[in-house]
Amino acid sequence: MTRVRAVELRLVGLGLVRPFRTSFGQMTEKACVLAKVETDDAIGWGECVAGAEPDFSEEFNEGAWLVLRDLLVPALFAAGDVGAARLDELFAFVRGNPMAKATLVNALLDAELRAQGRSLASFLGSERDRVECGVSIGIAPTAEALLDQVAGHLLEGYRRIKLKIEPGADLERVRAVRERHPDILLSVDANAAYTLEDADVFRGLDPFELLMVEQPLHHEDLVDHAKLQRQIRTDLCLDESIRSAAHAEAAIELGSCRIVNIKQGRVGGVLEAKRVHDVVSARGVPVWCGGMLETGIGRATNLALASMPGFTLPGDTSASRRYFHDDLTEPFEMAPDGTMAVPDEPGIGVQPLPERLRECTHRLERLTAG
Ligand code: NPG
Repeated sequence: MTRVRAVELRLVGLGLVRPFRTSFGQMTEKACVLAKVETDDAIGWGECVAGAEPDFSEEFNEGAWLVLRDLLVPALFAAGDVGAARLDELFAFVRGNPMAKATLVNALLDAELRAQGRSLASFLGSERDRVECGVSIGIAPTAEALLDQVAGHLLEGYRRIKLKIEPGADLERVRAVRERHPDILLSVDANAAYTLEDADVFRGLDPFELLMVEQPLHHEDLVDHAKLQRQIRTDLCLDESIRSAAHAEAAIELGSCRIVNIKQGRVGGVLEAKRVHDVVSARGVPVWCGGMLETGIGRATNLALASMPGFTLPGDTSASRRYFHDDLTEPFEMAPDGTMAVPDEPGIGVQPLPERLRECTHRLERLTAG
């Protein structure tokens, strides 16, 4: 337990090496809110995984900024002595908003672990010092362009290729990639772009032996996913629909998926992510670590999570240079064998580079305890 003296909120923006298109839109810049928490003992960093628009979920940067500045940070200051494990309860007066909450949970936990000299990976019960990396490929303008990107990423060593799909850019794209690469671990992610009426598309994907089909249906649905899962052979994986350990349990009970994507930001931070891991793994269901194009701060957090024992499939834990020419931290590099080192220094193990952070900061607000 410690007192939080100050919180700095920052809106940062980093150009992407190439535009990233999903079924809900195109990104050319990564813009996100960062929180630096200063306690009596240490400082800690948290990255909010929301984006500029409320498209992946209802959270978005300007909304998260207000929730943090006007509700969550004041609650943190008012609480006096506080620990990351208590924040769930402390923040319960704000419904939802897991991404905003995760920013402070992760930042305070980072500060606590730095003060103890303990790494996040060790705190989470990590069993590995390297994790397997996959890469997510946005919807390309043509099948040829997609094949080129896939070939490039395979050469770099990525162990799993995930293709974003949407109606009109699905079966034929997958067929083209599968014919060129019969043996790779290949999956698709629809980001909720289909309905149950499109079940034929998913039956059509079965022959391509995909590792999984991720979030084909509505972003909050569990029941229709269970109906779809009964109609296809390929394993469904849920992402958007799982916002807590309780949702994950419900999804597995209902048969809505056979694989779970864990994004710590989507479920309210690394502590809830650990609970999702625990309930899902206890049921023998594999989990893997999703990504939200995080800067080095969020990437370090994800790598620690991905080193937990139940993370048995390669994650969207790509190298920094997959997205950024210059990251906010020292860049995360992937070895040619497709693995990445898990940070082992205290807390998340990395700090933003001061000069780079200044360059990328669009707005900064420092809040201090009474
Ligand atoms: O490697 O960090 C990464 C990105 C992985 O495809 C990825 N993220 O739906 O999982 C997703 C998707 C995403 C992209 C989510 C943009 C939100 C915004």
